[in-house]
Amino acid sequence: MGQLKDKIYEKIQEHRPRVKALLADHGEKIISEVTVQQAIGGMRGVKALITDISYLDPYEGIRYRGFTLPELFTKLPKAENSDMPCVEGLIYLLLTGDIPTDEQVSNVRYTMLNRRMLPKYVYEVIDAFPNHSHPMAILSAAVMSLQRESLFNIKYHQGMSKLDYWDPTYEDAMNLLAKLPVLGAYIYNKLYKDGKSTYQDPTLDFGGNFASMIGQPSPYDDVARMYFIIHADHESGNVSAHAGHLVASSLSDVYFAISGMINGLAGPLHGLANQEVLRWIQELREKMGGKAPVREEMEKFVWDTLNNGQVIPGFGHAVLRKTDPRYTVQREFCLKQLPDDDLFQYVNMLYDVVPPILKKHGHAKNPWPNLDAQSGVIQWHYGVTQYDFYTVLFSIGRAIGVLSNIIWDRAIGYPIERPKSITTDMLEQIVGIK
Ligand code: CMX
Repeated sequence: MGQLKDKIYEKIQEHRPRVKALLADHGEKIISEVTVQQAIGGMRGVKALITDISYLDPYEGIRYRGFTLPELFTKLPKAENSDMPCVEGLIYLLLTGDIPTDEQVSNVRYTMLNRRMLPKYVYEVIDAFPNHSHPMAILSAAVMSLQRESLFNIKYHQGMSKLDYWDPTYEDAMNLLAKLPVLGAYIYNKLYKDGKSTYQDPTLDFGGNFASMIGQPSPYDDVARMYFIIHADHESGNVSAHAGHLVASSLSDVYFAISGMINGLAGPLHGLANQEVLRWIQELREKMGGKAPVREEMEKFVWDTLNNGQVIPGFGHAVLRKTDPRYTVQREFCLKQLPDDDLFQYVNMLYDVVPPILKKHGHAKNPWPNLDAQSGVIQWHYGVTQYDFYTVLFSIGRAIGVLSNIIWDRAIGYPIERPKSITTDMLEQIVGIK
C-alpha cells in the first residue's frame, strides 16, 4: 500500500471499534426528533447522518476535520512558489484527519499523477455532445462513461469481504478524482476554446495543472486551488453530498455516486447559484447600459427580483445563519487582488444592500451571502467568463469531500440508506385532524 492508503487503513482500525461501541451500548439513545414542519420542509435540522470529514456550525461556518478555513489556509503545505495550499494536502487531511507534511503531499501528488489519463472513449462521449449542451450534463455523462473502469465492481463480483470494501473504493475514488480536472478542462476547451487540445503538465499539482489545461496563466493556478479547497465539503446533508452518499449506500460504485452528486449540484438552489449570480448581475448591467448603479438603483433591482417571485441568488442558506466563511475567504481575496474590478463593485454593493432587504422581505431565515455570491466574480476577472461552467468547478471541488466520505462510509460499513415515509392522511391522523 502507498503512504496515504496505509494511513487511512490505520485510522480505520482505530475508528471501527468506536462505532461498534456506540451501536452496542447506546443504540436506542434519541439524538433528534422530527416535527411536522421538518417532514414537510425538507428535513431541515434533522440529525440523521454521520460524517467526520466536516461539520457546519450555523454561526461559525464550515470546519474540515476540525479546522476552520483560515486555519487550513495557514496550516496546509503550500504549492510551489505560492502562498496557496495544494489541493493534494486537503485530500490527505480529509481522508486521514491529519495535516500532512510536504513529503506526504508529494506522495499524494505522485499517487494521483499516474491516474490522470482519460481513456479514448471518454473523449468520444464528450465530443458527441452538441456545443449548446450544459457543461454539467456533459460532465455527468462523462463520469458515467468511466463507470466501466470501476475496480470495486470487479472485486465485488469476485466475492470480496465487507471489511475490504473501502480498499477498491479508495482506488476508484483516487482514479476519478485525478481525472475530474482533466474532464472539466476538456469540456471547457471543447465548448469555449474551439476544441483546443487539453495538454497536461505532469510537473504541476492538481490546481496548477487545471489552470494550465484551460490556458489560464498565474495567478489563476492559485484561484483554482482556493476554489477547489473551499468547495470541497459542507457536511453531509446538502443535496450534492447527500446524493453522493445515498447512491453509494446501495454499493453503487463511485462513478454512479459522483454522477448523482453532479446532477444534484446542477440545481439553481444549490451549486448552479454561482452561475445564476453572474447571469443576474449581467441582467442589471444590461439594464444600466454600462453605467454603474447607485445604491437606490441596486435596491430597486433587488426588490424587483423578489416581487417577481424569484430568489436572490447567492444569498440565504439552509443551515448557515451568518455570512458564509467561504464567501469571506473569496471577498478577502478580491479586496487584496482585484479591489477595483467592475464586477466586484457590484458584488460589494450587493453585500450591503441585500441583507437589509431580505430582512424586510421577511421570508429568508438567513439574509447573509453564501459562497456563490462571490465566486463568479473571481473567475470572471481572470478571464473565465463562461458562467455556465462555474458549477463544473464546484463539482471538481465537491467531489473531494464526497469521495472522502464514500471511502469512509465503506470502511465503517454504513448500511443502505432507507428512511421511512408516511402519507398526508397519516400525518393528519398523528396531529389529530382526522
Ligand atoms: N431570496 C429570496 N427568498 C429567499 C432567499 C433568497 N435568497 N432565501 C430563502 N428565501 C425564501 C425561501 O424561498 C422561502 O420562501 P417561502 O417561505 O415563500 O417558501 C423562505 O425564504 C424560507 O426559506 P429558508 O428557510 O430561509 O431557506 P431554505 O433552507 O428553504 O433554502 C436556499 C435555502 C439556499 C435554497 C435559499 O436560501 C435560496 O433559495 N437561496 C438562493 C439560491 C442560492 O444562493 N443557493 C445556493 C446556496 C449555497 C449552495 O448550496 O451552493
